[in-house]
Amino acid sequence: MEFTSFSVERDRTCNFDSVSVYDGENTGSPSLGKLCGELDNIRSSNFITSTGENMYITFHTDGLVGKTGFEAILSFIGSSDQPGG
Ligand SMILES: [Ca+2]
Repeated sequence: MEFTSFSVERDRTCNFDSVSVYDGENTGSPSLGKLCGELDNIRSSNFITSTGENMYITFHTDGLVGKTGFEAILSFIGSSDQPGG
């Protein structure tokens, strides 16, 4: 998954608004990142890959300071244990 646009209320610990990505089927799965701010701020982590076939994404927002949100491209990387990879 690659974010192509991103504008979420920025906070040092992303406590107000945030996009969280998990490596699995739900929020109990290992975290792949908790993001907020602008695309330039998340540049180092805007390409996220899961280890398996599931990726779970949540968006948290409070009632104050709204930004435009985010867009992302999702792509599938074939694994070697499937015919045709
Ligand atoms: Ca907010």
